[in-house]
Amino acid sequence: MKDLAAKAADPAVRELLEKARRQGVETVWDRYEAQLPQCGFGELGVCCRNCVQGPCRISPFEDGPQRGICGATADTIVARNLVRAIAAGTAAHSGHARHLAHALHRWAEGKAPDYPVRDEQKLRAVAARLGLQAQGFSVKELASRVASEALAQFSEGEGVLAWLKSTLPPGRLEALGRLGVLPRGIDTAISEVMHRTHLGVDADPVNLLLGGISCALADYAGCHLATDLADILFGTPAPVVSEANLGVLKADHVNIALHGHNPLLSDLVVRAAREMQEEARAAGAAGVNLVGICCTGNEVLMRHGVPPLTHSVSQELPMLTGALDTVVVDYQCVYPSLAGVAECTGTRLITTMGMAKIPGAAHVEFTEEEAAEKAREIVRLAVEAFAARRGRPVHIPPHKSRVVAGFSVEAVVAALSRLDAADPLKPLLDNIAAGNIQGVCLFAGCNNVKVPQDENFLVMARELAARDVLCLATGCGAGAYARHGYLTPEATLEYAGPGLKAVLTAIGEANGLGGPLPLVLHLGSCVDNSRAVDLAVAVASRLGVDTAQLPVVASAPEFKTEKAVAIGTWAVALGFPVHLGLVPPVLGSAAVTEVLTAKAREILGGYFMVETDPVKAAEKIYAAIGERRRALGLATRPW
Ligand code: NFS
Ligand code: SF4
Repeated sequence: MKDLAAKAADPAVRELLEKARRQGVETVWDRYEAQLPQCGFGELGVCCRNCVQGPCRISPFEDGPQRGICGATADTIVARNLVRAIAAGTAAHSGHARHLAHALHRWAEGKAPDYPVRDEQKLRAVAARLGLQAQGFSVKELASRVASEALAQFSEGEGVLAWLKSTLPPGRLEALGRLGVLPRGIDTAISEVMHRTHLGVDADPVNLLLGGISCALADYAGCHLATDLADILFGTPAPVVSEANLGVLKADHVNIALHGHNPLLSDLVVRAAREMQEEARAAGAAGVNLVGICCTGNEVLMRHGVPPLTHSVSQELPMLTGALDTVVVDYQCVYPSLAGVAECTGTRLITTMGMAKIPGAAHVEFTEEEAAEKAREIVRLAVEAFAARRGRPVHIPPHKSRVVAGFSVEAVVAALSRLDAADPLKPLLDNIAAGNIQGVCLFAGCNNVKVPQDENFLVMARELAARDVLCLATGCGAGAYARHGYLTPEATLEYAGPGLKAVLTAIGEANGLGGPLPLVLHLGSCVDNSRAVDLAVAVASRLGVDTAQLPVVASAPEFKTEKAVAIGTWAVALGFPVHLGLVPPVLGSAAVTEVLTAKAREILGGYFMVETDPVKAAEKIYAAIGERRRALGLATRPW
């Protein structure tokens, strides 16, 4: 068991990991071990494959090669690799956003009937924020204008991107403008990074990093766009109660896991499944049971209360229960290894996007025009798989936790307005000023096979909450808290410090919950990190300070993807300290490391801090919060 503890903090995951071992099913942890020792050049970021004269690698020792064949130094190579990662992350987030914009646009044109505006209020709010005249326009006309505006963000335009201009404080925009890092278009920014990192273009590490920051700001615009459009199309989340972890599977139901990212697919499967309970019963099942994996799981949890099953590194394991009939995926963070596990367990793996196929999986091509029909086809395939699994043994680990999720900014403001209807942010600000809330930490990002799954998230939230730091979470981080019972009022009573407990209780009671809000507030998927920015910007504007002065920190304690690199970088550009729980591949360049940790602070206010030990990381975050409190003239308490 000891070695299992080194792999995952979640008992349900450990249980299935043991089962995988007994059955000889290979998992991500086995493949990680097979990769060890991993390449030291790669870890330092000093390997370059940007042309076919290479691969080149820079020696960390003085007597080895200090330049690539073209003459690129370690500084150039490390910076180029990092900004390429930012571009890839930006392409993923903004591809997701563009997909939503197309669906809204096609609905307005009458071509995608399954994507009506479900939240007219949000549509009008977004239009107003963008400065679009809304009065006198029908919902369709307005949807068309917002979608066109959204699509216009992608190509090169004049002036500041509408989604940056309308969501960031003017002072911050000015500062970013002076640095020359405001992107001119999302796709433009991505393609410019690819251009400048090609052999023989940008060799200046600082200039490269500025290009990376510009692209990361385009990523922020894409994330915010994705959140706005998903709310318009599927509804703005409001508090919802559900359950999380492998125990949410039901042996007698058709179990369908929704995995990937875009609610365009998952939201329609949720609707189809509701209509098709009868078909499931006709096949001998008690009904259809939908569960979520990764961020699309977050989307359908936030809007429909669909229970999250598991996240990120443990995504292969649920099939080993024998109860999972179908895993339907769209794109991003979906391990291709799922196909092999599905073959062992008889689970049906269904890919749905033309650009994201997996050998061995069934493919149902999802189109916006026939979305509802495709969703029904997927549920039908799952019902068939259920019929085929009957008689096979099922073992569902009995672990599950209650979850309270659904904290959009709108929901947070609504909850706060029960304390002060005229000025909803006031109770929050007063409590920050009084020290009942010392500051805010946003936990974001993935799990990573190199860290015992969830461990860093759990330790850090406990350490910080005990010291009255308000914890927010998104992405697989929020999933970790969901599976371990941290999204509950009980966790608040158990772990929150006295000040935080009093504040969360006052808000909870004013909202008729009869107890506190959850210890960690679940803001949504990774693109929904934009919700955290909206909250921070609202607080900063209300206080008349810059975002870089707020006692607000972000942490990605177990990050993995290029998307996470993009998010971390824009959080720094927006003035926030960002903690990373793994060492990013930049240490091969002292200059790049210096820019990310120290120089960035001078020019942006935000900076990266790396700490792999979760207790020490919490201490550093608390210190960063304290430093900002003192600068605002607010009292602090020692660690
Ligand atoms: Ni974010 Fe969410 Fe999870 Fe990481 Fe992947 S699902 S988009 S990238 S692994 S948190
Ligand atoms: Fe080597 Fe330069 Fe080519 Fe990179 S771009 S592989 S450093 S020659």
